[in-house]
Amino acid sequence: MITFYRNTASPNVQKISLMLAETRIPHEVQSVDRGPDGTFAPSFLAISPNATVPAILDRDSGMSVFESGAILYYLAEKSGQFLPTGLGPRTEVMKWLMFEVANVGPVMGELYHYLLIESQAMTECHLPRYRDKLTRYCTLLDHQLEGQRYLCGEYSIADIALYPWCDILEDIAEIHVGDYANLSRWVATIGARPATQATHTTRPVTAGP
Ligand SMILES: N[C@@H](CCC(=O)N[C@@H](CS)C(=O)NCC(=O)O)C(=O)O
Repeated sequence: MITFYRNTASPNVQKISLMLAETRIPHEVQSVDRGPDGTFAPSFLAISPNATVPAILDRDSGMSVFESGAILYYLAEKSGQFLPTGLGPRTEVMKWLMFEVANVGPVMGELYHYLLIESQAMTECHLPRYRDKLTRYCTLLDHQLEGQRYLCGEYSIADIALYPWCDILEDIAEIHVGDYANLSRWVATIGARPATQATHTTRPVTAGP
């Protein structure tokens, strides 16, 4: 049995919700609040040393995993799903997974934090820089999706990692996904999957100023 530590419905948390829904791995959910009795409690730091969610504890293997990309990898290995075998196909998936954790996630995470959690206006310096980066990422993703349903052919942990952010690009970065034909088709395709439909969304009700 896996314990899935989460808080509110953030995109990083949604990645793991999607993976658990797709793989149907038995799990229980435990909410952890940010603070000394939650994410900074010694018992939680033993599982997630950076005091972040999502995190998991696999009581079967005794392993704990933090960082959403590493959790997706672990669950793919455990379930034998959404990560192909063979060095070539597997490396393709890992490239796009790393692209998410090193680029899209951090940039979108900052925007998400300032606009939605702190409700602060971004400075004239920050917002164009983030939008420029995201525009480049959208162009890359759109190109990668040309002629294929998912990023690496079959549905994979790379798609699962990127979807929650791409689904809210318009809401928090004012980037019109409809301008990218392949990307918008991909967002709609993943959004229609039964596991996605059964999982909470992280689309904000209203964007901050
Ligand atoms: N790179 C991490 C980011 C995780 C992250 O920032 N989680 C947020 C919630 S979505 C959090 O726990 N923030 C609390 C903090 O940074 O103290 C991942 O992909 O798991």
